[in-house]
Amino acid sequence: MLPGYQAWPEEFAELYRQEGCWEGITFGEMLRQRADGYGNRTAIISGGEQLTYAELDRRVDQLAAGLYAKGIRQYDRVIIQLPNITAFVEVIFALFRLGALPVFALPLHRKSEIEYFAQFSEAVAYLIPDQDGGFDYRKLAAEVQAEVPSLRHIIVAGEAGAFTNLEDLYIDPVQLKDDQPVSSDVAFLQLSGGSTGLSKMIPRTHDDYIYSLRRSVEVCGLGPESVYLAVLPIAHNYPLSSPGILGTLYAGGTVVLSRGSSPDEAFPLMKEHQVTITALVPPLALIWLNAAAARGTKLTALQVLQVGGAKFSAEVAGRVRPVLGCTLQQVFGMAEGLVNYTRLDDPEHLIINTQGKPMSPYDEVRIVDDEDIEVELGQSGHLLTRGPYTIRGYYKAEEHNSKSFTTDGFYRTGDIASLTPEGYLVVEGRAKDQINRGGDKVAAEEVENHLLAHPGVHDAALVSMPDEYLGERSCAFIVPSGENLTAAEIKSYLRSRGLASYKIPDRVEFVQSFPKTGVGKVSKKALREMLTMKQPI
Ligand code: AMP
Ligand code: DBH
Repeated sequence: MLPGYQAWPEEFAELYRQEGCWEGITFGEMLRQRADGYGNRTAIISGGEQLTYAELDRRVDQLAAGLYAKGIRQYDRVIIQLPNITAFVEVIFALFRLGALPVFALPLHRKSEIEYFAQFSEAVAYLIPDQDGGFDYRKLAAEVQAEVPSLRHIIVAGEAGAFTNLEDLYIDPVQLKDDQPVSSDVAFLQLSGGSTGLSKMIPRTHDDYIYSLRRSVEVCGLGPESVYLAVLPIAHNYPLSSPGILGTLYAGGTVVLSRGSSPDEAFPLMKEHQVTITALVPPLALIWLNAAAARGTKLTALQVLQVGGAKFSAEVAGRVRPVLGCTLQQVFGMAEGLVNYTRLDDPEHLIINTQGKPMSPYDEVRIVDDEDIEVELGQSGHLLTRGPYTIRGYYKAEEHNSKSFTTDGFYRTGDIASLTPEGYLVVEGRAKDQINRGGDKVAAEEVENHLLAHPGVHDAALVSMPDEYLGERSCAFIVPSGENLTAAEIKSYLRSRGLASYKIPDRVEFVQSFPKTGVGKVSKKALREMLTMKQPI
């Protein structure tokens, strides 16, 4: 078993197996089964390329052989930072077959994040595109490799230069002699948005994740005729699995990969491939609605528009059916596990005003007060959850786990929510120290630590500010230690430290001191209030 992995207690594992949640198959086996059942159907469309299930299965075997020849073995960690291209899917299934573990970095992550992922997970390989969105990932990889001795291989999709070219790793399949992964093994490490410092790593098993795919497919009504368009970065848990690209492959449907998320890119793809379902974050949904309304676009094949990752305002939610003519599905999920969906046949008031209900009857949710006592129905409180696809602990994070999980194994989501009489969740706010920038999660402490490293910064606090478009943006309050520090300098300093662009504060304010709470802690509430006051700070 993977060291540092906290499995479910045996009595729960037994229950989830007995109840048929955990099917006992691995991702490698799942793809083989689909190739047997749907061999000639189209699995993936990306740019001008199309692959059937049989072709995908074959290419995955070839790549697994090539990665094996490179020395990649069971439990090895491999950082994947690829855009929405076919290679992403081939690479992760090849690693699944070897029992090696993808670590899912986002395309916007930079040196600060990647170096930490590589170091913390002791990754042996790092997969990148040559360039994407005007950024050269090979340069980043060289910098990271210089700092992380475990990183033996840099594998490039595209012009590899001195690194390994991914294309060269598709070789004749071999019969692997090593131990094969089993369904209870950890399949990959997903990343949390984080709240205390750096992102935590989330170990997901074949059993639990494949169950989350199966339930997602059932709830979202996917089948072999479904066509899922991925516009969000597929490394993210939501387009990966809710039902996302993996759920679509589970269902035998077709995945269409889009490099961009703008209406100009997505709408023509949707028409050409008769896309039936896609997933957006709220700011994108607003852009799409405005574009479709202005252009009179009809996306006739589209049956379901999913919106999640951040709170979707009821006002915009109410426009989805009138403008696009399809069903809205709100999705409230987390890479740690629990996923809530509004159901396709729910009454409109639930679809518009709630974030859905848990997808599994075995999901347990509790809404509690600060003392972990359950509140009355309808009251808001801390959301705790436990179930067949919610982790029992982060990877290698024993100390943190004792805070993030109750002694009886409930995950403290950090969300403040209430339950409707129908059992649907409404997200009311957040207790965790995080900014949700239109679905991109920013851990305040991580950014504060970077700010504190600047010699001109005496103290720093990152808080959210309401934003019409993104829902929230970030504002850094800084107590300078000297004079002449500017907002521009702070931002460029953070960029120079290799921080992902969405974590750079949208606004920087300098203050003499921070307001304090009764117990002498920085009052972020008071700082947030300062931002909404009319007079200048
Ligand atoms: P992560 O743990 O990084 O995967 O992020 C999951 C978090 O995103 C949740 O705990 C929520 O705070 C937030 N989130 C996801 N979906 C929604 C939604 N539909 N409404 C409000 N918040 C959401
Ligand atoms: O925000 C998320 O992490 C998220 C949102 C919707 C998620 O992980 C998911 C669905 O599975």
